Amino acid sequence: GLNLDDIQGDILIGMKKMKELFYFFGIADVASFKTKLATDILPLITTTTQMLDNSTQPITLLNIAFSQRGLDALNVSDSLGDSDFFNGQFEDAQNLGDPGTTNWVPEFTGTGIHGVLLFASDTVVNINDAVSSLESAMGNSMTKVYSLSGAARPAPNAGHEHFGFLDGISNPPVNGFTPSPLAGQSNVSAGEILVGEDGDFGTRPDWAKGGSFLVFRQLKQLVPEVRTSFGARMVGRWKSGAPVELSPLFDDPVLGADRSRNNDFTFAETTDQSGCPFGAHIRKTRPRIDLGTDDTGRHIMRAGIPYGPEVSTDEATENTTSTERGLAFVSYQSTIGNGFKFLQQTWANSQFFAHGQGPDPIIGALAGAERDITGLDPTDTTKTTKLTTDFVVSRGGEYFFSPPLSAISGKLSI
Ligand code: N7H
Repeated sequence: GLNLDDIQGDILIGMKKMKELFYFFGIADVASFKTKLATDILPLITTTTQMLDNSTQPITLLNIAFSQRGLDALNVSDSLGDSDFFNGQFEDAQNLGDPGTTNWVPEFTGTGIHGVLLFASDTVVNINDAVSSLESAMGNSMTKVYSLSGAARPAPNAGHEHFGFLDGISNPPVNGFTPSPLAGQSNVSAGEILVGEDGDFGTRPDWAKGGSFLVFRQLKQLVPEVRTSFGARMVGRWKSGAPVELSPLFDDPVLGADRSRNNDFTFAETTDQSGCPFGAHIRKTRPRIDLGTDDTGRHIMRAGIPYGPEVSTDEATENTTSTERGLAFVSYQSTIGNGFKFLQQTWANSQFFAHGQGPDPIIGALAGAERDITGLDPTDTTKTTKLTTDFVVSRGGEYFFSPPLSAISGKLSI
């Protein structure tokens, strides 16, 4: 079975709190960092077991993950068996459809990010306290390179991302972890998410077992620019979460909130685009019956959080973004090329997958080129809509490995 005391808490459950800080660091003094990793960071790392019950969760949750450059800095020479992780995300910008890297946060284009600390809590004050106490414990052994503060949106939009849609509805249930999957879902192998577990076919060092690759992307969202009338058809769900496939013409908040029904569809309910458009975001990223089976081996566990302020009155009036906001996207998978990267490059960006009706209107990216998509207009689903703006703009990110606690106290700190 899975060793839930050894697996970091964000991977299978998600450290869903009101606030989360992504603290990207560089290792400045290797020997001292290694010592403090075991003595000062390890005791604060939140495990999956701790996440299972609110009463065992610390006030501020903490996880840690390393980039390949971080492993290099720590003199860890074992290959983790993932070439995308090895090369880093900057090398992948073109494959991911980003229009170059001029929109990238400068720190993500350099070589200084060795790892990321993920702090999650109910308040910013709690997080700031945890950060300052960790910083003083770490002293000069590490330096802050960049940080991004995430926050759940204010009521009544908590749990909704900045376009307004309920998020976190569909994450794969995992063998040996999820006792009873929701209607419409079936368990995936633990090895799709965790390295070294059943169903992971990579070659990994023993110490990596129970870890997972963490993909981080800072995805800016152009909220006032989105034509809201087609929003639900772009996503494949209404703002409440109700699936367009089951309720094509109007939102149905009761359905959206019903965990026994809001995943219970396969896309076989309609054969044309009168239900869910073929290219809708949730269909592109999890095609269900479009591939004949849901057992596609391309599942990711999503654990992101919105960042940036609410849309201001000025922005709404001008239909133009002036202050950056978006999604601090996090996904976990046992192989980046089967998970995030496959979904982005081979499915979302493709004009052809799965029915030839254009790229994903939310995240599909053609290096900035215009995107032609059918199915968005409910009154004529064969009509082509030309999207001249990307509503989601990549500001870059990095590929990390979230190690098991046993590696934090062992391989990585010795
Ligand atoms: Fe997506 N959105 O608000 O439009 N996503 N996503 N995503 N996404 C999902 O099912 C969104 C992004 C997946 O199993 C929902 O929990 C936004 C990337 C997958 O049915 C909503 C951004 C990738 C699913 C959004 C963004 C994915 C999913 C419905 C960027 C991978 C589950 C809520 C700013 C490459 C599909 C839910 C399933 C769902 C939105 C990014 C993948 C509302 C705004 C980069 C696998």
